[in-house]
Amino acid sequence: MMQSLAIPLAGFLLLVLPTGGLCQDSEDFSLFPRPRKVFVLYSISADISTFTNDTVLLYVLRDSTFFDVMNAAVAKDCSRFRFTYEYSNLGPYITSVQGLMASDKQRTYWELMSNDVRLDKGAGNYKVTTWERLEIRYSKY
Ligand code: B12
Repeated sequence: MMQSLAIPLAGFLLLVLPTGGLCQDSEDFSLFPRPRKVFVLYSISADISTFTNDTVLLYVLRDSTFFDVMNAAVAKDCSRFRFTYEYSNLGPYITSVQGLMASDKQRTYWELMSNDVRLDKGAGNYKVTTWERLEIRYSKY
């Protein structure tokens, strides 16, 4: 009985194990490897009548940053998701979205959100996870 089970089991393992066996450099090894890409929702919003709020579903590499996602949105449709930024030692600071500029004088800025929670990292440092709802929101400080 044991023998009759052992042969199909050995065959199954030969099929699913990568060559080199279990001890390879294989952080990702499992019968169900983590997907290389993830889905995220990306939205732009401003409570201003002339601004068109918009959302897009994107399929990006795992470990992408918020900034990568913003660029993926531009790559998908640059007429809907363009933005500008300035570079500093903290990484990119988002200065405008769809032409709407943040202003020190008016104390406005583009705020980064994930699932409605304000992020404590900049766009270049924050890594996204699967099915996350990312939003950049025109806000006051
Ligand atoms: C004031 C402040 C702001 C103000 C700046 C406006 C202003 N004109 O003062 C506002 C409210 C706009 C702001 C926004 C954000 N901030 Co801020 N901010 C600060 C704070 C409290 C002080 C900065 C300062 O005045 N330094 C003194 C001046 C003389 O130095 P400075 O280099 O010229 O400062 C400028 C930069 O710091 C820049 N700035 C402010 N925040 C951020 C964030 C990023 C990612 C970048 C690149 C630049 C930047 O604005 C400052 C004024 O021009 C720091 C915390 C701290 N104690 O340092 C956090 C801090 C820099 N902010 C932070 C974050 C996360 C953000 C946001 C991403 C938050 C969000 N979820 O949206 C956004 C930026 C989004 C974007 N558009 O890219 C983090 C950065 C962490 C990191 N390593 O990525 C810090 C360190 C706070 C924290 N979490 O510990 N911020």
